[in-house]
Amino acid sequence: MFGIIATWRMALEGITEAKEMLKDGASCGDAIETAVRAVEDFEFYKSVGYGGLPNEEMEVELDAAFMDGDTLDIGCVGAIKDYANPVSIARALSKEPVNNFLVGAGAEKYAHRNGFERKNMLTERAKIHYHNRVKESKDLELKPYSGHDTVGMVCVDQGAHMSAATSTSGLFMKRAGRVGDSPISGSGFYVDSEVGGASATGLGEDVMKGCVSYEIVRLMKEGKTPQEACDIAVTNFDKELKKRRGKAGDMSLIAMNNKGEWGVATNIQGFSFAVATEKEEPTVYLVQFDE
Ligand code: SD4
Repeated sequence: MFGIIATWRMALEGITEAKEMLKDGASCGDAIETAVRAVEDFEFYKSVGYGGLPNEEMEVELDAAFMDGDTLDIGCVGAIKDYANPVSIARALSKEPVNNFLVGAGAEKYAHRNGFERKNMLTERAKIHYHNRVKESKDLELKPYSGHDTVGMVCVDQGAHMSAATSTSGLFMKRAGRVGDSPISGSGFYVDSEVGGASATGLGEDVMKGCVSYEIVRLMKEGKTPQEACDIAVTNFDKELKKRRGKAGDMSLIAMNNKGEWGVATNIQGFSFAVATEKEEPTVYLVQFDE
């Protein structure tokens, strides 16, 4: 049973392409990379790849990751500038024996040496958002943009191999050099082909406190279904944060196991996600937080 699940409506076109590839026998790695690249390349998505919103210095810094669920190999980039497809750079890094997580100038040097496409990722539209935001908040403290979306995906292919990947421009108006949860193993993503995988979107600073993606995979390993694992991990951690800190940041998680069964949980109102499996046509769902 093959399948792919992804955060947010914006992933629909990508997972539709991935489903066709999986049907034709493609590997989960190729399918997921294609699906994430489709989101990165679409300039009207304001939070991933080209057209992503910039940091407070008006520079687009991107985070991305790729994980191979068979070998547990991980490749990640943080705060990389001026390269078109961070997910592909992350995937290349996952094949290196060491130096699997590179940030900033080091990541850019690696991308350059390995022939990745250089591109100015700041669009005119993103500049307008930036200037409007600066105007709006003149004297106010800039806060992270609340509607910000990361693409995170988990995929299983016909051979029951699994992969996970993420890509994001992080929080709008983040500080230069800030890296979120998306390229952090166990936080923004995790996958183990013997069990399943998970990926997160939301306030990275909080997702990282709970290693929520790993927690979901751990619960699935204990025998929970993807839905049970998502419910337990997200509800528990949301409660834990509220108990200790009085509040919890946005957190939405998707998961799929190696049989193509999937689950999702959120602590926000209106989290959309996209799924396609051998049996299900590519579909977008919307879930609400159920307190
Ligand atoms: C981050 N988790 O950089 C990302 C942002 C995100 O929905 O997913 N927003 O913290």
